Amino acid sequence: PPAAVCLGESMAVLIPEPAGPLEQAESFRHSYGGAESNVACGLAGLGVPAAWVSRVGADGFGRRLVEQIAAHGVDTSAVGYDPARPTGLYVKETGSGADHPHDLGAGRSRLHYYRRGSAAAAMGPELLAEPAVAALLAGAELVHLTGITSALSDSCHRLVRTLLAVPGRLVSFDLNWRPALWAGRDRQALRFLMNASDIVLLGADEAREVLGTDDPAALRKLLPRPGVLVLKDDGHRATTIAQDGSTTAEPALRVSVLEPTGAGDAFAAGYLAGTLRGLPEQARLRLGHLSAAAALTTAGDLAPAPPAGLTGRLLAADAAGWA
Ligand code: KDG
Repeated sequence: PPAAVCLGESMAVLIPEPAGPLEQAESFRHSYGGAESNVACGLAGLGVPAAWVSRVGADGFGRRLVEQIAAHGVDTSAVGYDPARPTGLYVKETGSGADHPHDLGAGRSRLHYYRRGSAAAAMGPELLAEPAVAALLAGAELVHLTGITSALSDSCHRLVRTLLAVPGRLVSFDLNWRPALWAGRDRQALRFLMNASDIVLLGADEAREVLGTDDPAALRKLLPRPGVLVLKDDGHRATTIAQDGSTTAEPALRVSVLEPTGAGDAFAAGYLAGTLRGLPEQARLRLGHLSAAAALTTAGDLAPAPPAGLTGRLLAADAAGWA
């Protein structure tokens, strides 16, 4: 059975062409995306058997995205098709650097969501009783969740809380702060969810926005329960903060960013693959950085994993560090 189960919404993605402000788009390329399925694809690419659990509409967007995620080697046997609700959708606007008042700037992107009332937003705790879902969860070593799911609907929030209440397996939780989804909802719920998880991944910018600090000791006071906090430091470094407050830091790779979407998910996949393999903390962080660097330098959200032998040599190399 898959060692890791990732649960959350994935969507059809429309990518305007050419890049630049939406008002100048001529056509849209059809792709797919979703934080949790990105992590499942990343894990599968690194050789960790992974499943993705969700619901999509019984429509062409849903069928196509499930097929594409499965093509990464991810188990999609527990994904359900809802005949009454559509597959969620987002438009990924990317900056071109052109001289236009609404251009986002080269290397920057923004997601425009069309996902309210989607098939995935209607998921709730009853999903866990579905035989295909229950079978995957029973055999999993790790369940991966993100802060996105709780923002989708009250039933999704209850689903996440119910999953977190089941003892006996490792739960990783990526904060994945999406302010556009939290408007009108209580962001304090996220602190409760993080405190019910074993591994929490969060960016320093997200920590400041949601918890009011990115100071490791202060974060530990607010989040005493997880075994590890993995703090990603504005792109330069990641630091693991253990329960006793001790830290392990590892520098990121300095790359020139082609497109940032999916880099956080790639980092999570690398870190979690390292965790499931029992690698030392430093190597878990390094594997996260290697995966993120691959995603940052790839136009799509997902980058192919480097061959296993190469990954091994990169994990063993000395870190030059940041000046
Ligand atoms: O992390 C990348 C995700 O943001 C993207 O795939 C879309 O899941 C998504 C979301 O809800 O933002």
